[in-house]
Amino acid sequence: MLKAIIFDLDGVICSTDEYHYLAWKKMADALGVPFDREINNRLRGVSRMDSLNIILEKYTGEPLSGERKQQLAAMKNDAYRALLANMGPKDLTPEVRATLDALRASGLKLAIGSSSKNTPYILERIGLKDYFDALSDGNNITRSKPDPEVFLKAAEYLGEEPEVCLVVEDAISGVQAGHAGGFRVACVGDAAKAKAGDFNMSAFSELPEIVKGLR
Ligand code: B16
Ligand code: MG
Repeated sequence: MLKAIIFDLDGVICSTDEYHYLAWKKMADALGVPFDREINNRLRGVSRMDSLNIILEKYTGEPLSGERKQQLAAMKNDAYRALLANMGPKDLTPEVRATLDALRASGLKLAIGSSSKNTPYILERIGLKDYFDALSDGNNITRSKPDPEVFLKAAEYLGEEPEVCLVVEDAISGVQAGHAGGFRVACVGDAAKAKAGDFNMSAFSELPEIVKGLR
């Protein structure tokens, strides 16, 4: 019997893709390393430092120290946070809001399982600050997706076992993380197009119907 749903944040609850792209682009241009939207697509669900290492695959300059890499990641994050400041409740679609409300009203526990260390700030910007029963994010994990840690912690915070939780994801790395943790996974976006999940949705609003079949 299904008791809880654990949502990925970026690409599921809201979209910060363009802001990630613009902020990484700014850093990449400053460093002189090529970066485009195709590379940006590979960064979905991947942690900040792992994302930087993917971007640096194309770097041909002098070797970079660990300290310099931290500086570059901080440069990206400063630019990203400045862009996030533009977000507001308008960035939560009526479809997502209504679906979350319906799921919650049906008695399910709802949690976030995101790689992002900016999760609390993004939730505050879109008006969902105290909405979820638990938050597991980039601040409480040591291993990023496809490792299941972020979802296992979310289930633990909710006091539920993975078998009674459904993970909702948009990135292949996130689907792999869900499956590795023993969760069933419903997908939207890229992961749904690739039919990577146990359920592949064309719209977020299909979720209550999927949930009905699992209760
Ligand atoms: P930050 P998710 C992920 O969030 C993003 O998809 C990914 O592009 C980003 O690199 C990662 O968070 C880390 O974000 O730099 O804010 O800590 O999809 O797991 O909600
Ligand atoms: Mg995502």
